[in-house]
Amino acid sequence: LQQKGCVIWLTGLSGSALVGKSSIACALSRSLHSKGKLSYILDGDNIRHGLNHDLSFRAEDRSENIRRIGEVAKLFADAGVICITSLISPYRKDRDSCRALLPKGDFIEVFIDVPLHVCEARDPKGLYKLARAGKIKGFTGIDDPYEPPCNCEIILQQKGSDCQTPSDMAQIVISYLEENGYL
Ligand code: GGZ
Repeated sequence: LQQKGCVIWLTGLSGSALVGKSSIACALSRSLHSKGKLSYILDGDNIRHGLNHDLSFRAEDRSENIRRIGEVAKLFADAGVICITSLISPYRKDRDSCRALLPKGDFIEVFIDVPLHVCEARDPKGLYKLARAGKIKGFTGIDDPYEPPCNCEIILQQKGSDCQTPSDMAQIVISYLEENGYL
C-alpha cells in the first residue's frame, strides 16, 4: 500500500444534512475510492451507538467522545488510511488535543461553516425544533456552545442561496490533499 495516512477532521453544527458533515464525508470517501485510495469514516452519530454508547452530550462526555475518536483516527492514519471524522466537536481545545496526537500536517481541520439559521431551517431530524421547545437540553447552537476554529486548514462555506453540493465541497478537500502531497 503506497499511501500516506492523515486525518480529515470535519467540524460544524448538527443537522446540516444537505451539505453537512456526513454528506461531505461520504462524497469525499467515494472520490478517494475512485482514485484507489483507502479511507474510513468515523461518524459521531454512529460511534455513539457502539464504542461511545456510554457517553452523553454533557461537556465532559463530548470531550471524551472527541478524545476517543481522535485516538482511533490516529490509529487509522498510522496504518496509512485517510481517516475522515464527522463530529460536531464543538470545543476548540478538544480539537487541538486531537491535532497534537498527529505529526505536523497530518491533521487537516475542515470547518463546515453553515450558519445556524440554515441548519435550523433544514432540521432533518427535527432536533432543533425539540431543542427550541426545551425538550432537548444542551443542544449545540441553541443552548450549548460551538467554538469555530481559528486556524483550520479548510473552510467550506454555504454561500447565500447558491448551494454547493457535497461533491463540490469534497473536491475542495481533494485539491488540498493533492497540493499537500497526500494524494
Ligand atoms: C448536539 C445532538 C444532541 C445535542 C443529539 N447536541 O444531526 P445529528 O444529530 O445526526 O448530529 C448530532 C449528533 C452529534 O453527535 P457528535 O458525536 O457529533 O457530537 S459531539 O461532537 O458534540 O460530541 C445530532 C445528535 O447527535 N444530537 N443530542 N444535545 N447534537
